[in-house]
Amino acid sequence: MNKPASRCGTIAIVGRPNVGKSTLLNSIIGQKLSITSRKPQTTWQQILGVITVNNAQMVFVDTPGWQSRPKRQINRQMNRQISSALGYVDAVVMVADAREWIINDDKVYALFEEIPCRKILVFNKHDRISDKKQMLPLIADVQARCKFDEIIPASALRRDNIEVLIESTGRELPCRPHQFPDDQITPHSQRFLVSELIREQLIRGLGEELPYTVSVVIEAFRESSATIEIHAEIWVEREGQKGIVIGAKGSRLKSMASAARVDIENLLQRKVFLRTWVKTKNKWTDDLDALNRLDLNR
Ligand SMILES: Nc1nc2c(ncn2[C@@H]2O[C@H](COP(=O)(O)OP(=O)(O)OP(=O)(O)O)[C@@H](O)[C@H]2O)c(=O)[nH]1
Ligand SMILES: [Mg+2]
Repeated sequence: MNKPASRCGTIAIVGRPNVGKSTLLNSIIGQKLSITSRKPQTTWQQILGVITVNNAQMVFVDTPGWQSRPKRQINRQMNRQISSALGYVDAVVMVADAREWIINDDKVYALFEEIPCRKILVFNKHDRISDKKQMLPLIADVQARCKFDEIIPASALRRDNIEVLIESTGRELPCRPHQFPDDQITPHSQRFLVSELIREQLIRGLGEELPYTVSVVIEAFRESSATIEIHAEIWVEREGQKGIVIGAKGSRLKSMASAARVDIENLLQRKVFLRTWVKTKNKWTDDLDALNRLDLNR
């Protein structure tokens, strides 16, 4: 039998914060690639995940949650990441919460309404609804107001309907050579993925205190055949926040770093030595130069 024609396309995953976009990307790729947490604004920049099925390559772009009133430079940059992802798409997967459609979902839809491409809506977290029939009026209402090619109720967390979504997304991709080798799942560097895994533990470990003002820069990444030594700088905005990150006698930082090290070892499949420092960078979330150093424009 002849091999199917080579097809390839880019698919943006968009939605308001915390609806499960990154969890969905990880479910599609079948591996933890994009960091997730129960707090909004976890994803700060575009995260690319690639799958190749039946000679069709799908390049999914996870994006930050769209914010209606971005206050600081960092939040404005997050919204710009969404617009720039939508600038070169072959399809859009919008993610919304299966339990409710709110005004900000309309605003997210308006961002791509005019783009001539396949549009799919994922009503995520449908595992939270015991009687699935309850969703029918909501689906009918959204169908009447928005032009989606398909609406798919799904659970990214439980991998419900993910194969249906992949099949639907790949259906109309253009005939084009593949952008990446067929076995590659992401173009991001190991350094970047490591910085994200550390940031994930900071977001999770810092409670409600200051997850959005803490970032991570990898200062050293030294590989030998059996081990990798990683030095990470953790940025906070004010001197007083250092103590919160470090905790009593260093206990909080130690436990967050140790959880991150386990994830990094899983990713790199090697023994990892991780050293961390906390540094104060005055108001870095509102400072374009500092944000550029973090490569948020990538
Ligand atoms: N019950 C349930 N929870 C989910 C599902 N998908 C994601 N979640 C949870 O929802 C929370 C947010 O998930 P994320 O994937 O980080 O959401 P996001 O849309 O990427 O968030 P931002 O990057 O902050 O915009 C996490 O606690 C996830 O575990 C799902 O299908 N069912
Ligand atoms: Mg996310």
